[in-house]
Amino acid sequence: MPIAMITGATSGFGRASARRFTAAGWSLILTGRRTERLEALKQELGKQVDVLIITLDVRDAEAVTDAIASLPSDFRPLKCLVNNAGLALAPEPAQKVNLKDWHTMIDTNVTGLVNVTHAALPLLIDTGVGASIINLGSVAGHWPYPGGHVYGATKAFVEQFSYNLRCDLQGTGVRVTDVAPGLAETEFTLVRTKGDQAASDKLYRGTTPLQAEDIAEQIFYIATLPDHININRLEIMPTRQTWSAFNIDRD
Ligand code: NDP
Ligand code: 8X3
Repeated sequence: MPIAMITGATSGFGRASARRFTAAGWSLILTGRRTERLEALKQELGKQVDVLIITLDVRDAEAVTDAIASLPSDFRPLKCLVNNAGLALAPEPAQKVNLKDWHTMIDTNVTGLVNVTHAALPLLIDTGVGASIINLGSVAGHWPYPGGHVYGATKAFVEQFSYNLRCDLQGTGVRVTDVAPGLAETEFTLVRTKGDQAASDKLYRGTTPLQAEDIAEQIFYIATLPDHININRLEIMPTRQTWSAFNIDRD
């Protein structure tokens, strides 16, 4: 059975992707910081497929390298890496944010993603034709909005890193995609607002946001496309979300 590694599998897109790949019989390496959630997922999915859980903070380069270097031999022929672990913090304007929050976003969304990619690349290249790296970018990496500051910039990094990776991986058969969702109802806003459930509920109320399963379906689709197809970037918004006009500062 093909093997997928999903970072940030304890919630949202990552957990829904774990369930989607399970439904198709894939073996899974699931990572995240919350061990109890990983154990619950292993309990749920391990009845159907082989599941290896690893408690891992993607910011810790040494731990990431060690975890991937010590994968059991039956989990080493990696077919798909879903670089999903990530977060937004500090929804307020740039001039009001705590510098620590900016660092946390960069450390997770940029450094964490490259840590995992660097460690997993040899396994994906060994698999070669048909392997894929699916990076979770965002509409925020492409379209500016107030309060997007460093979060959007980290996702712009994800987009460009994905394209650049493609260049270097030419000839290996390994594909790279930047998946860029818009408004999606997960724990994302709860994390962004540091636990403000009312703010999270308010953002999603009265509209029809994407659900984690919608994105999981797209991730699975990309991972199972014929070997000769590479989707470079897939931007997905809910039908009820579009862009807005430029803001003009007037006298
Ligand atoms: P969730 O908050 O529901 O899930 C985020 C996941 O990332 C969790 O499993 C969390 O696991 C993991 N994670 C966060 N920090 C770390 C870390 N340092 N080390 C390891 N794992 C970590 O959010 P989503 O599912 O919505 O987000 C998934 C990805 O999609 C993110 O990269 C996000 O930026 C992106 N995205 C989200 C959108 C949305 O509107 N929801 C839209 C566009 C992109 P744990 O806490 O257990 O470590
Ligand atoms: C998450 C989507 O619009 O909050 O990446 O930036 S958005």
